[in-house]
Amino acid sequence: MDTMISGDVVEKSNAVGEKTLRADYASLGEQLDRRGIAIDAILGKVEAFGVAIPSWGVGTGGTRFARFPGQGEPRDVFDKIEDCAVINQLTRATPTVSLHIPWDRADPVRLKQAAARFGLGFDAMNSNTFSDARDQKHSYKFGSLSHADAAVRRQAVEHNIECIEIGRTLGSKALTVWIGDGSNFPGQVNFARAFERYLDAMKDIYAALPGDWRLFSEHKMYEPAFYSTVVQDWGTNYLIAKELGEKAYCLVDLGHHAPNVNIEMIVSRLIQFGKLGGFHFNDSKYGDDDLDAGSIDPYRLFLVFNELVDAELSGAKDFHPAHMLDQSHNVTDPIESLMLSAVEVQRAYASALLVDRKALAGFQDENDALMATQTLKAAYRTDVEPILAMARLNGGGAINPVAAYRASFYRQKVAAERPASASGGGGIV
Ligand code: LRH
Ligand code: MN
Ligand code: MN
Repeated sequence: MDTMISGDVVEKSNAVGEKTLRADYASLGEQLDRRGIAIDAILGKVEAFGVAIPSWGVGTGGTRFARFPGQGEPRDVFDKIEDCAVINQLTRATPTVSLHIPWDRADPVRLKQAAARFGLGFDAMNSNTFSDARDQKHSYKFGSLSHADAAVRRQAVEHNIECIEIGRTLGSKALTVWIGDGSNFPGQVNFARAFERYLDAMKDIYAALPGDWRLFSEHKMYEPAFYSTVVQDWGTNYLIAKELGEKAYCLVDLGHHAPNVNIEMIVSRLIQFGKLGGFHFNDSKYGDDDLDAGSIDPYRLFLVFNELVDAELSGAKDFHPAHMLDQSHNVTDPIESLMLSAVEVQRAYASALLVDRKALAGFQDENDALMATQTLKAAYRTDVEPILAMARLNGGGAINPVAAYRASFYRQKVAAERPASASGGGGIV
């Protein structure tokens, strides 16, 4: 299998930290042993855990107001795949890529080969009917799947069906639909009629879904529509999944909720009713900030994973959520941000695996709020870094991914081949 960074660079970087890591791992192992937890079992689960990289994340997305291109940004989807290969080589946590059409439109056979070269697969396909593609017949300015004009809806449905077709060749097994449809003024649209039209259009997309595929609908409270949004929250999202059928699930993008919303409880509800499809992980302070996962509120990320682990251990039905990142980078090297975000997601998972669930259930039954919450904190406070680093080392990755990446001078090397003026691809949404 090909790698973008020479194995020597990774080995040299690992030589610096391996001895300390083994000592730290042994010491954490003893500590966990005293708590009745086998460290190797946690390690095994972490090694098997993966989170997909969004193709649009490896370019410098910027913000709504400006984009300051970085050095050596990917020129096209093939460069994006190479950057994704770097992320997976060093973290061993990101075995798949999530593509966005039309941003990543290319010959699917070539795409598949390009990814296979690095042992990468494809996660959910993403359609785009929230902006107009060049040469498209009808504009999405006033909506897509919920548009008042049947011809626009048809065009949007066909685009989604084309995404499924591309994904079929790639070996993808899911389509994620996020629409920007909504309104900017009271009275602009009839809420019920718009939702009805959306549901009808989604039924057409659902009908084109292969038997082993899943359809994810992604809700978002507002933006680009600022007065009302057709798929605005998890309640509407649940109605959609329920209405469409058993292959339809809800996708939760952490940044798509109002500040202070209890996202972990939404996750629990969707799990309980068998409709949690997957995630777009990122972090935010104000809105859909698309900041690096775990950079603002790592405890919330842990609490989300606490629900996921609870479901995993209790064997919840229809529970196999897709894990994806969805971030935009403005001031950091996207590869570095995405590597650290993948590790943050893994960290939340590993920490949640340490929760003493028996003790927690006991405290809950006794209404011992203080001890119940301390049980979660005890897991959260445990530094699981040695487990994460050991998983990387065992998989041939880097103990310290950022250090190895910087030592490889990858960015400087690709900058020589990729002109600075090229678009980073991806949007600002
Ligand atoms: C919308 C969104 C959705 C898009 C992506 C680019 O805000 O989260 O997932 O596909 O951004
Ligand atoms: Mn998203
Ligand atoms: Mn978003």
